Amino acid sequence: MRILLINTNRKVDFLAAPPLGICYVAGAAEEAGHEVKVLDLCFAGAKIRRILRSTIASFDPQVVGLSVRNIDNVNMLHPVEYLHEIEEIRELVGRSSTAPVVVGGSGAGLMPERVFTRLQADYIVVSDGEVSFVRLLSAIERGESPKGIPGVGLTVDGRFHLTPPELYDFRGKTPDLGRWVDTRPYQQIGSSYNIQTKRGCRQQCIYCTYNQSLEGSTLRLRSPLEVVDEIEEALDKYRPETFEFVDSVFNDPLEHSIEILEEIIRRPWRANFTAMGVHPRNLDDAYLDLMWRAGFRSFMVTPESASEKMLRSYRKGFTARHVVKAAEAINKTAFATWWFFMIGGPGEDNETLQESLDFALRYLQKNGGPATHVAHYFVGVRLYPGTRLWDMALKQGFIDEQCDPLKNLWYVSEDLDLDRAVEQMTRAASICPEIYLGFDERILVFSKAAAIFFKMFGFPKPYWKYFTPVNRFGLWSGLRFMYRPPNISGMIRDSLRRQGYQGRLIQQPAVW
Ligand code: B12
Repeated sequence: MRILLINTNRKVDFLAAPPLGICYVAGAAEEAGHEVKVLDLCFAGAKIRRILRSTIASFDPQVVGLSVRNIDNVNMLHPVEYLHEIEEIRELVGRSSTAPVVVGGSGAGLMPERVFTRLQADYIVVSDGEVSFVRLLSAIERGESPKGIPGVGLTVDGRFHLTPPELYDFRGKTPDLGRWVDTRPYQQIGSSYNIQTKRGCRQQCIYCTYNQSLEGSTLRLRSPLEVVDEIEEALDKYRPETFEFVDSVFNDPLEHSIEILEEIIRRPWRANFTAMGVHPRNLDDAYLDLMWRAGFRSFMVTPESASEKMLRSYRKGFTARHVVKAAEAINKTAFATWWFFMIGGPGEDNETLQESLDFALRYLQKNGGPATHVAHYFVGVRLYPGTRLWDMALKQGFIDEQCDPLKNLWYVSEDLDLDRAVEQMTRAASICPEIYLGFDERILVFSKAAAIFFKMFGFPKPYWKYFTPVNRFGLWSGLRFMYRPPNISGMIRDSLRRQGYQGRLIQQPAVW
């Protein structure tokens, strides 16, 4: 059959994400004998309708797959929803083709029934796509019911029916991203060539979905040789400027990541690497040295808090001491690192918030060391069904059973004095240019122009590391807080009120 796979993600900024998942699925479908085309709409801009219409007219697909990556941007202080854009794409597909529409991707897996219904899909695939999608295709081809295929959802007798996904071995699969997708526009804006070394996440963080419908909690490791062969081949064929490891946590299990780093070092070529989701527990001098020798110059660290109480509350599996030790070790190097903190989980109060801010002031602020940092503080924890935090939020009245999880739903600790919290964060950000607050994400709209400038003047990547000098200039010139939302605590309260929360945080008097 002719299969058209469409990347619906159109978020273009320094964090633009090449659609790796769709390439795994495309490869599997082709191997099963189908004729496959990938249409990446990320950089389609205003030409999207024309591109969609002409691709469908010329390829005449028998099945259309839509990849849904993001539902929203998980940012309470600068909320953006993406589903309506995807709905438009779905509608455009429906106008040009009668082929059945299959929805897949991480966004689809988070809340399958809601996404399935909202996008008026014929089928949905949850978790790993390769095996389930191929089985679904052969059922469609033979005119059989796909009911019962693991990971496939559909309407049966007027009701949504999903067979729980099975998680398959993740070896021997090479997605060949550069074959299916033109990665050059991604590189131009500062993004990378994606590589996945494993699936599954064995962390137990109370708010997270990775270990559930997305990847499951059982680790499925690729062999280091296979991973590095993939990198070598991509380097040879597509010459990307940077590779990015997109595992949920790159350095867990530690030994697996060490083997990959050592294998890269053994090869005769050199390349640049970065990674998101680096666990602070294992970041000592020896590991950082290995990363550096392998070609890493930057990475993201995700402690979520520097307070012992909060790390325990989030069940992060490491301590505040690990976070400090990681920062101390990094500060001896020249890495650029981006740290993420999530303010407002269960038990967060103004003291624990201050501990996380003091951590940035003490360890992440440029104080002579070679490393450069960005420290990002988000307020509010996004609620997803199936997580431990979802149940806590239900019990504590943040949400009720009727809430639509496709809408931004948040948990914010009732122990926080919101006005004081906003004051604490802005005070810290006004003396520490490394600190970014949720609403600063608005600056990402300048990514395109900034990327052209950085490229023209040969600024080294990653481009996000220039957030800090931009802030420094903002503080010096007085621009830094000129355009901040006028009533941040009011925004948080409004958002909670919209989801039906009636509790203490709303009743606090606003001081703005
Ligand atoms: C790595 C990562 C990042 C990196 C990306 C780096 C890069 N160069 O790509 C960084 C840190 C930059 C990032 C940024 C963001 N991220 Co992110 N990210 C992830 C993460 C951990 C892995 C994504 C990945 O590449 N997986 C590997 C590929 C191979 O897997 P996959 O895409 O899921 O594909 C498989 C299946 O889904 C399926 N499949 C995929 N497409 C299709 C299509 C069809 C038809 C079928 C049948 C199957 C199918 O088959 C594939 C193979 O098995 C996920 C969480 C997770 N564990 O999934 C979050 C996640 C995708 N991110 C998320 C978000 C919100 C964001 C941001 C919006 C955050 C922000 N405020 O900026 C941005 C958006 C960036 C963008 N331009 O889209 C959310 C999305 C959920 C939501 N609420 O919308 C997730 C799920 C995390 C979470 N639970 O909060 N992210």
